[in-house]
Amino acid sequence: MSNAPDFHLDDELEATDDWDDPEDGEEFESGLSDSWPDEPDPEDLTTGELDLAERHQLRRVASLRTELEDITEVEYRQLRLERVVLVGVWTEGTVEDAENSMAELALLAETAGSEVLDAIYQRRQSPDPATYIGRGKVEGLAEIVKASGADTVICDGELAPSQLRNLEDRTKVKVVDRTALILDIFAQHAKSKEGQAQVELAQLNYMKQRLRGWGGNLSRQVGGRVAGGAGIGGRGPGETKIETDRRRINTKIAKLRRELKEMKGTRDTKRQERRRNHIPSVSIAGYTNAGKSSLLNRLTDAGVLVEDALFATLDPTTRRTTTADGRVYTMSDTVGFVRHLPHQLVEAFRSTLEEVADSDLILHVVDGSHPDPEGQIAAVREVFSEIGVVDVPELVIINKADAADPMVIARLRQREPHSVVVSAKTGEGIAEALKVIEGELPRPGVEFKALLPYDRGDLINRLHQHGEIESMEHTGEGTIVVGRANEDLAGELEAYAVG
Ligand SMILES: Nc1nc2c(ncn2[C@@H]2O[C@H](COP(=O)(O)OP(=O)(O)OP(=O)(O)O)[C@@H](O)[C@H]2O)c(=O)[nH]1
Ligand SMILES: [Mg+2]
Repeated sequence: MSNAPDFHLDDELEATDDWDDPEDGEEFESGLSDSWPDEPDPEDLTTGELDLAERHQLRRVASLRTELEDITEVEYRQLRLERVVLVGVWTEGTVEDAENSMAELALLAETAGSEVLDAIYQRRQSPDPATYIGRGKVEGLAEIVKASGADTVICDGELAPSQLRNLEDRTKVKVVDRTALILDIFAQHAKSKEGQAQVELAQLNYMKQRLRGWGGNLSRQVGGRVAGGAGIGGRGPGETKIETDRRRINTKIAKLRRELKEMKGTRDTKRQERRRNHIPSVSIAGYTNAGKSSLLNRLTDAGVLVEDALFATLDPTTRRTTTADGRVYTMSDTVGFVRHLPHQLVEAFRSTLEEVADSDLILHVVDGSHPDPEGQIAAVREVFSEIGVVDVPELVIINKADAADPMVIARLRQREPHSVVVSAKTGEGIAEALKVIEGELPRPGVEFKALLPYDRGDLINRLHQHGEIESMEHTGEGTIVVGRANEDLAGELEAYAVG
């Protein structure tokens, strides 16, 4: 289990098997919730107690029967999607668009570790509210599932719990949606503590929304419990199981948010330091698998992971690098985007994504060899606007020139005149790209002319790194330097200013 580092769901399930199986066939018995220990305010607990509380919290969620158990499995285990059938509903666009979308779903499924046996899609005005695909098509799907020996169906959208449930009832296999699939890939790929916490937060939010969907169903309320001051916050009568679960999930979400805030604090400090030193920052952003990490490696020898897989990179990497004339700047690679990036992920990764919004230049990498590069550009810009990217200069980097159709490249160049064409693989176009990037970096604001004595070599070094030197002339008294510097540095130079 690569996701949910703090949880051991399988253990929990085993431990709770006995009381998790009501023999009378009732899905929920009224006494069930009484087997849950009341918990004190999490703020008052020691670490060990917190861990324990967390386990209980999870056990509570995990032990739910009916839909929630399915959701829990989707959330906290690797999907173990072995042999899958893909299902899509296409409401607008061309057949080609529909097939691209299914091809992407297939790549996502493979990235999650499954084998795609079949893919079907249906053109409809809108998805069926009960069964996603048309009710009449469900039998056909069930037959395909049976004939192919699939164990899972993946739907190309975000489905309501009832839609998943209905499809599961009819196909007799597990049904998951695209959002759960993407969350699962993220969970498998998250390595840093921050990345793992972000993914977990997204998963809990996904789960919470599903709880809300069942909230109105009275049959799922736990009857007979009049807590009267007992339990978290001393809730009164009328409390439903759903509400208890939501509360527990909320507690966990609050804890994760607190942790993430702390981690963000560390990153903010680093960022402020860069700001203080006026070090320009360049963000590499773009559709997943476009070649962002490859480009960072090409441009800075960063040595970051490159993989022909979706969402290979989750944790941002920042590298310090220099322009041809020695100015220091940073370049960062970050998580890739995808069409309909689940909003739970956008929300959870907001602090990571904010760095893109906060940079001085965005390199928007697009895979020129992809069947629909324009669609990818549009999807990426949608995420840009969602994370508040405004007024950041954007340079489009058309990548994979070695593999792309020259006609497509010409078409892209025309649509995106502010672009460069490169191949991170062969190195083609990289030198030109660097020149354009360097030209777009913000320039230090203050012009100066100074006579620096020979014992102020330190200032000249700093000018090389953080300023722009137009000319240098060595004289008997020192070096006459003309150029531009940021305000702090220019302030220090003032003592040596010459007309
Ligand atoms: N032919 C070709 N393949 C490339 C080029 N650049 C990258 N690739 C391949 O494209 C795949 C994805 O590259 P990455 O650099 O991991 O892409 P990414 O944008 O960082 O992807 P994620 O982190 O998964 O979002 C890898 O198999 C690379 O080898 C290129 O210029 N030409
Ligand atoms: Mg990457």
